[in-house]
Amino acid sequence: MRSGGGALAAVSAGVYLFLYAPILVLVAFSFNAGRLTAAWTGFTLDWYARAAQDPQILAALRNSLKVAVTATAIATAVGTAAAVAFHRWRFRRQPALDTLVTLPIVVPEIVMASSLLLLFAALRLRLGFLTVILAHVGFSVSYAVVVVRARLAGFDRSLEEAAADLGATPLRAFFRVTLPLIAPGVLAAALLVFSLSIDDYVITSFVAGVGSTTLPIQIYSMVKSGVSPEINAVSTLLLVATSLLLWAASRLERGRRGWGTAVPVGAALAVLGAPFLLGRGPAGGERVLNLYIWSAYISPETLAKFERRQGARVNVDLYDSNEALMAKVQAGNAGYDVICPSNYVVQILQKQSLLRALDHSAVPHLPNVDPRFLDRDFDPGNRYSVPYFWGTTGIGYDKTKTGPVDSWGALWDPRFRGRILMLDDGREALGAALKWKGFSLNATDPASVRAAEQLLIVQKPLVRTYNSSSFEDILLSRDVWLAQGWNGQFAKIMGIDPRLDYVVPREGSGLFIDSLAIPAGAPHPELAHAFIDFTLEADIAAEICRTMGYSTPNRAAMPLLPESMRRNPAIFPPGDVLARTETIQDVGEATLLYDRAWTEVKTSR
Ligand code: N2P
Repeated sequence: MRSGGGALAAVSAGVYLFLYAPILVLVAFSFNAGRLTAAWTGFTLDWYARAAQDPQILAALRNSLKVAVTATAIATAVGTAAAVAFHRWRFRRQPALDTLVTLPIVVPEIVMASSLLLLFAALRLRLGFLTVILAHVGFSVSYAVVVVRARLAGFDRSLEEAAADLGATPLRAFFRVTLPLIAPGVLAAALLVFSLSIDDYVITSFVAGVGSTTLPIQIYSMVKSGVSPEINAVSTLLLVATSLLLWAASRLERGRRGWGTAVPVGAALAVLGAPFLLGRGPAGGERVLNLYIWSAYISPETLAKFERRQGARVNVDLYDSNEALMAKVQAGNAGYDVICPSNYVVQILQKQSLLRALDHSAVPHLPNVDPRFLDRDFDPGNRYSVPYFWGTTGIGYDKTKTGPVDSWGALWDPRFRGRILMLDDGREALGAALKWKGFSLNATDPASVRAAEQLLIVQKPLVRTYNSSSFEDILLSRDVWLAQGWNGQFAKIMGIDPRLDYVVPREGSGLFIDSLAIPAGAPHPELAHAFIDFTLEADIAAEICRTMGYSTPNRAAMPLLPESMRRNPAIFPPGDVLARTETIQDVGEATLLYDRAWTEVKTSR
């Protein structure tokens, strides 16, 4: 027996290590002085201090707490009532009811998320605090029922009956006898609901609108613009707070009250309550602009300029595919004031009456735009959109590792196995394969789309990762040597590292014009116009181009750009390169072909 014990202990230690290693790394690196997660460079509390000063993080934490506290109160009350009812009466079809109550626990989160979104859209509810709270109550109430019922299992009903015999009304008997006895179970349920709510991502990301960004959503959007150790610090705090709450919940469930339970709850509340003391809450009556834009498309400095000038606040949410943008806008009522769809998406949204016609008198700087980018087929007369950036899709690569690259074929070269990155974007990835084989980016015949799908499936073992937000950082860190991506982000890193280069493959590629537009239901159309016009001012357009690296369509901004940028072919490609580009178009019915093909690629092994 003894000899087996050692092996058993080793195995269990291994299992625990496997479970906790990622968390330990996260916690450790939240104290790392260096910015990179790659190496330990010394101890610091800096990231905690920064997180405590970051207004976006603090606002998100406040939102999370508001949602969690409200959802907890509602779900616990409803859950307790249901548990008591189940305990007291046997209903007809009790087993079926039992299953129905516990089902939401096992329903896949993503299913719940999309059904809630559909429901809210059908009810025409504006996405925001209300929808997030309703959703959280929806997914957590079952847990509350289960936990309270477990406590009730050991409850002696004769006590209630005795109270009734002594003349107590049912309500009085409940509050004076039942509730005190099951209180530990109710509290445990509340703590569980709270911790479920505070870290939910999937469902919240579907049903949140602007201004109701919770902490997990904020963290994820920060990860998209490059992992900062600040996030590790916030995650560590969140981890500590939820663990304390869960620990307290399990003590309560075992009927242990007293300091041992009160102290962890108090500590958790102190951690979570800090953001209300730090930093300001949103000032009432403040003007707000809700911006939904591509990642890496605008810098906080530029936004701060607009905020100062208008005495307004800008909320920014980021996306990295047109599909994500369309999903949000089509679901309706997300509350955005300005969005940045690509050419063909302007057309799609306009056809669905999801865009608001622009008031050109409120966009006096429109003539700053180069006429080449005005009055295009996707929006004749620029009735709905104003060009913001344009650019090309191509390959960024380390020429010292790959040698010269001029064909899409390089992304299928087995010599680069594991060193290739593709955009996590169906139209773009399939587009690379289509172009390589001489088809149009907008091919609508099933055979070509099918062929592109097959090529991507064959390519998959060579691909290190699919990424549309930080592909340039992944190339810069040399996790990959070749990356499909958009020119601006590559142009930026080429300025840092001369071994990197960018090419629009000789077989041709995509050209995009991303424009600012106002969704039909935008709550602040006036400020939205002001923002669009702001981006058209020559010096602002130049600043946006300088800081982000994408190509400005603003003619008046050109002389304000440094010579090195104006002459950079990665940013402003020469005529022969442009001649081999093509814009992605709405392919109508064939969209389904592309969606299916892309799903096949992403799910194949
Ligand atoms: C910015 C992506 C460029 C958008 N991250 C391509 N339409």
